[in-house]
Amino acid sequence: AGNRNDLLEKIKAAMSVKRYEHVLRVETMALQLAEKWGVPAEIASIAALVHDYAKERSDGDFLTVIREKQLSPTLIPWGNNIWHGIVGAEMIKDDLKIMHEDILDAVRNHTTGAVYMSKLSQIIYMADYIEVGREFPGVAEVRALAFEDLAASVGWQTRHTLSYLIDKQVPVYPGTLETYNTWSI
Ligand code: DGI
Ligand code: FE
Ligand code: FE
Ligand code: FE
Repeated sequence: AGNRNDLLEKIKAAMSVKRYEHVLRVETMALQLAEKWGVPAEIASIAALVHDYAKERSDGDFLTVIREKQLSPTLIPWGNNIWHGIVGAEMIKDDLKIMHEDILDAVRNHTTGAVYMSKLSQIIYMADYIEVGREFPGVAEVRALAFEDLAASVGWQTRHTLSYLIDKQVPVYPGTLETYNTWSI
């Protein structure tokens, strides 16, 4: 457990100043979305603060956790972008003692989305994408959409992320495709 300041200290110690500032902006956006969509503020706040907790851990650390916790071996080839949420949730449990399953699922889902996403998961997925520091074509449009139709904004992000990945010719995680098929049509 511990209080908010303890949590902030641990998160700050785990990452660069730049990433910490991103995390604080995600929290601000998540709190606004939580108020709009009826999710408890404290839950949204904690999920936002921890969502990138593991992002600066080494590949070796992630591979150790995948092995020791017997997570799916299909995770092994993917790398940091996919690991820091799905495997990072285990590090958040172990290091920060956060056991709230909806918070852990929001962390697991924050990069790729998922077929089933709670309101909280949708909020963290969107807040990470539209926090005030993000700039890309259409960001103002999708920011507004997240406050009008949260599920439609999830679809918007998934569609645009998939296009971006294809354009860059990088491998698409199967979960990203499942999210697209569920939320973007
Ligand atoms: O951690 P952040 O930078 O705040 O954002 P994020 O966790 O949403 O995304 C991290 C990266 O993951 C981003 O550059 C896009 C990438 N990504 C998202 N879906 C996929 C993916 N990369 C691959 N290879 N495949 C995916 O399906
Ligand atoms: Fe992330
Ligand atoms: Fe994201
Ligand atoms: Fe993030």
